[in-house]
Amino acid sequence: MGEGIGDYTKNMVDLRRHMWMAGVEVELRRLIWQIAVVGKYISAKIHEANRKLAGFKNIYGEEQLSLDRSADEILKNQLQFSGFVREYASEEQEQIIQIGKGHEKYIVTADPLDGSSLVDTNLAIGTIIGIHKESVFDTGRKTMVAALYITYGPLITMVYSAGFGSHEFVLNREGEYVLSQNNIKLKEKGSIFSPGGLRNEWTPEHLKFIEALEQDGYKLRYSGGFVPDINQVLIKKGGLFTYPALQKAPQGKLRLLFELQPMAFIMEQAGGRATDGKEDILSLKVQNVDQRSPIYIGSTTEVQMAQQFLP
Ligand code: FDP
Repeated sequence: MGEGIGDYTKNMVDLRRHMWMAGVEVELRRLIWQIAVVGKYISAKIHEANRKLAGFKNIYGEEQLSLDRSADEILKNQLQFSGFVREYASEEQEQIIQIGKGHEKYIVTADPLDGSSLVDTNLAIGTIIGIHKESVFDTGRKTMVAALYITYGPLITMVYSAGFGSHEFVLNREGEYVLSQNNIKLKEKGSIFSPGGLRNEWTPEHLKFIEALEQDGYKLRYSGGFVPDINQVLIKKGGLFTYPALQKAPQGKLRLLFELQPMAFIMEQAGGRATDGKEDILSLKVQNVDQRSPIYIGSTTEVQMAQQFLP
């Protein structure tokens, strides 16, 4: 006898059920769920782009927005009517924009589509979200209440943390985000490393650190997409991602507010660490939305080791 839908869903923990069981407060869990739904629309846009690559034309001859701009529009429009968001800060917008009536609880930061330059290579890309209660212009430690990211790869997965651990969900055929890993915990030490930036632009100290990892037998795993590269460290439960200070760019490349804070929040909740080489990413004060920082993120051993090499 085949399984009925009741049997199929009986033991399934979907995102809403998980957040309810974890005790995430009602407005926050509705907001996280709405953002996860936006991920489905963004993924539909990515598929449209794939159709274009396959030679399909836009029959209406409409002006098409770039994928990152479309993702930003979709996200902003959805959040505008959520009832929970007063301000929206996006990597695609020059300034923080007010989208609520002013009394709503949350500020949302977004990198709506990170790594969009990888779409035509068929590598994974992602959406990164931070959720803050107070103004974002302080340390993440003080302002952040949750973070999530969505990976668009062969599977669409979502990892969220609302301060009760980090959890992974897979989008199933029925359109539900189903729990695949509850309370992910990193090992003390991993075996992979993912180093951003050009080797000949690294500082001598950073180069020595990477050489030490290589000598220690760490395997190189770098796709050039921040979301899948971080996701790999998290899901393999150890290792290191770094985008360091470069000789010509002492603050590195990646943005503190949109990219680093959310990933640091999720990684710390999984028992890992994230620093700029000295200080915790979540202890850095955001001074402006475009602020960048070097990052060393992953399991404790590798992050501490980096600290010993850096000046
Ligand atoms: P991209 O410029 O291709 O959009 O934040 C942007 C980002 O990609 C990250 O996804 C990625 O980790 C990093 O930049 C890659 O930079 P490098 O090309 O310098 O390695």
